Amino acid sequence: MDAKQVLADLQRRFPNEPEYHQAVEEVLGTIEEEYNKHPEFDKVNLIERLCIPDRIYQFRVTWTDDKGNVQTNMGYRIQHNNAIGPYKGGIRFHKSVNLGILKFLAFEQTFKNSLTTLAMGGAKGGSDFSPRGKSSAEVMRFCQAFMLELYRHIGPDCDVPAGDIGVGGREVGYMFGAYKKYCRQFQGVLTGKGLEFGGSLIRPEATGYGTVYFLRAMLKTKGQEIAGKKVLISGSGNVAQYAAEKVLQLGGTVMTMSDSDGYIYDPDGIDRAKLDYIFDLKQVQRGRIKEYVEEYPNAKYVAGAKPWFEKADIALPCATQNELNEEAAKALVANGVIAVAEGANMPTTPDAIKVLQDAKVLYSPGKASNAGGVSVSGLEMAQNSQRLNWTSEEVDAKLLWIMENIHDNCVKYGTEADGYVNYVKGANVAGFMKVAKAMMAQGVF
Ligand code: NDP
Ligand code: 2IT
Repeated sequence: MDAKQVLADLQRRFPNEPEYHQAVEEVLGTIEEEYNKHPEFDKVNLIERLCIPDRIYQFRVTWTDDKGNVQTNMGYRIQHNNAIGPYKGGIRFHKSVNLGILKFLAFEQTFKNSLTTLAMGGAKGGSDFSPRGKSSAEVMRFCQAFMLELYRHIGPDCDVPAGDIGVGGREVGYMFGAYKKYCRQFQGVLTGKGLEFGGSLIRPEATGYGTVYFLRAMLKTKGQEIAGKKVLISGSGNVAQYAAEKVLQLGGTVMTMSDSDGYIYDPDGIDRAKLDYIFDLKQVQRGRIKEYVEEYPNAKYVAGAKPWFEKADIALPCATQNELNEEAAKALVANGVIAVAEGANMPTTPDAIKVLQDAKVLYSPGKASNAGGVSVSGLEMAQNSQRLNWTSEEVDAKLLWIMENIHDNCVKYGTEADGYVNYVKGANVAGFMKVAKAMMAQGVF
């Protein structure tokens, strides 16, 4: 494989999809050496077949708002690769959603799911619909309209969606209800469901908890621990909230949280009671993070900025892609940050990754450190197949085992001559090899 040529071809054939190109470039740059050890891969053009999604569904979603206006949005599902299991990946509802963003997410998901040890292929879907500012009735009508197209393309052994940005328990519930109505089947077709209808304990917590389990494993390689460390977290959604909870449980101090409008910094730390306030603010009131400073005036709110320039020991980007750039990475390094673990997907830009790696900061890509969410989704699928529910202790223990196993694989495939662990390389090579071997065994399609 000539990684540069493969990328140039993809850029030519699929222009205007910069996030997709970015994700592919990062993977190809780290697996090229391993790939080239296997001439049998290139004989069957494995790399192009792995980079280009198996199929893409694209549709118009029409719904009626509370005022009676008829609205349209775009809906998508990218079924990227099902070599190791049914297509699996979240659904994102956000105004920024487009084909290129979902293609990057589906591509990343394929490697992430491979790392989990569970039988799941890669997929992603979503819409440019934004639940922000919409009533629950509007969100429900949108979800029903979205599922009216999507239901024919998914199924418990075919493609199992879940949540992502803008899609939480409420949206999964409405989509599940619609699927059940259209298909007349009660099936484990979505994960992240409510506990009353097939959801798994620990699924809401899983991505955030898993990120912090991974962080703990990284710190351990340096004889360090989370206790006593100051942590910057971006985002204030599902992943950020439960990452913060686990940091607190392990004795760390959370200094910041954010949303797309700005961030809050609490010099006294966001303790348990304050985090409970944020849970209520975001999950029940559906408010904005700036309201925190009205409740806790000792804290500051900085509009239109990211939290990376505050002083701390650890950074956990848990909001969105490309939210931590080169300038921010330089500030983190200058402030003595020892670890950056991604809770979000591709939050760190390529330039910023280079800054962190050159400075030998412990840095984990989302496909490794945020794999806890999809892992517990896989465990939810297993429970649905068994028609059984496992205890939170059982699920949490499996989640911990999976995260530590992913960490071990990154160390195995990513340790460089000087002992520094390149977690990007480790995750990409380990994730890639399993999918590649499965594709080789299954013939040319
Ligand atoms: P939520 O919708 O619950 O929260 C998203 C958070 O990120 C909100 O605080 C939101 O602020 C902020 N955000 C979203 N878009 C932007 C943006 N363009 N710029 C700045 N801030 C933004 O989503 P999740 O917590 O579920 O997802 C967060 C990240 O984690 C995403 O990258 C997602 O792909 C990834 N992820 C999620 C998993 C899951 O299980 N949910 C699993 C693995 C990864 P605002 O309210 O202003 O939009
Ligand atoms: O990016 C992700 O891994 C997710 N949004 C979760 C996917 C899933 O199927 O649980």
